[in-house]
Amino acid sequence: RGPAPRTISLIGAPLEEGAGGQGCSMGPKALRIAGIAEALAAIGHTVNDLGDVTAQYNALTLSGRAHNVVEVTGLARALADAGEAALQKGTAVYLGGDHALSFGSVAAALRHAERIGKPLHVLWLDAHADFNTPQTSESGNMHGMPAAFFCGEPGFDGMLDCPKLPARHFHLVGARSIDPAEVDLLEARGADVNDMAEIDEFGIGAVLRRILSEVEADDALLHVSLDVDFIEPDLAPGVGTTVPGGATVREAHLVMELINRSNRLLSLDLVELNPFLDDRGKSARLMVELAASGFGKRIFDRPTQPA
Ligand code: HAR
Ligand code: MN
Ligand code: MN
Ligand code: MN
Repeated sequence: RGPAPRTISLIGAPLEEGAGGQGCSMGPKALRIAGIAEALAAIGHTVNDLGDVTAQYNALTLSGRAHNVVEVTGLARALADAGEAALQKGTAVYLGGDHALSFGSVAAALRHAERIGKPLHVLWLDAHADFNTPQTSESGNMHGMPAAFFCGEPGFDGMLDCPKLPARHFHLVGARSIDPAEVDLLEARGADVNDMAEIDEFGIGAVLRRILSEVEADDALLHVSLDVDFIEPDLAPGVGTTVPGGATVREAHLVMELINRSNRLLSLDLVELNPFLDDRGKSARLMVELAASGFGKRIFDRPTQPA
């Protein structure tokens, strides 16, 4: 017996202009080579790979620091439209691409949730909060900004239109590198920040069960954004922004298994994979395994590896 079959659309988002270095544009290809479509189909789901989105670019400037806002906006708009269409048919999995793609993927989830009259919650599995604005960002890298955008912070005028997420529906898990301005903003807005110390103290299962019970109590949909750097760097080296002290393979699997059991998953981002920095596809394969757990692959479905 497997999970209820879903129709899953894979949407490639080869964005790297939101990150500080190059390489994430190769992420979608690496996730495909690592077998994302096959892994989800093997669980019993119908998987449609829609290919990579094509961006169209229009002039735009923001005040403050926001590098490559034209490239990020072009990709995000195309992704929001492709995602919105995919969500009418079922579930979307976004193959990243740096984390700025979530300007578009979360916009799609917010538009869809509004259309069907349900609230949305967002689970952000990340070492970082990605809650900077062009005014607060030290780096100017837009992969550090999507959560501020979709929670309605000012400074993103003209990028793309979507309903806003109440900050208390933004659940950050795994954080261990938050900028001072982000700390203030997250606190002021009432975001749900769960850092690694809380995971160590209470266990990641307890943290996730509390979050998922809030989603359940709201009868809400859930968008999950999985950043490679959520995981301990030795286990997932294929990312440009490593921070020691991340989630273990078991913790990350448990998160995804609990998400599957909640039966609330609307869409999933797989972001920040940088194949140029990876170790023989290790991080790409782990991301595929974690996605499979999120869609009902059970822990006893794994093969024993020969020595
Ligand atoms: N907070 C830093 C900044 O804004 C680092 C952000 C890094 N973001 C990602 N995604 N890699 O989590 O520049
Ligand atoms: Mn991130
Ligand atoms: Mn990160
Ligand atoms: Mn609520």
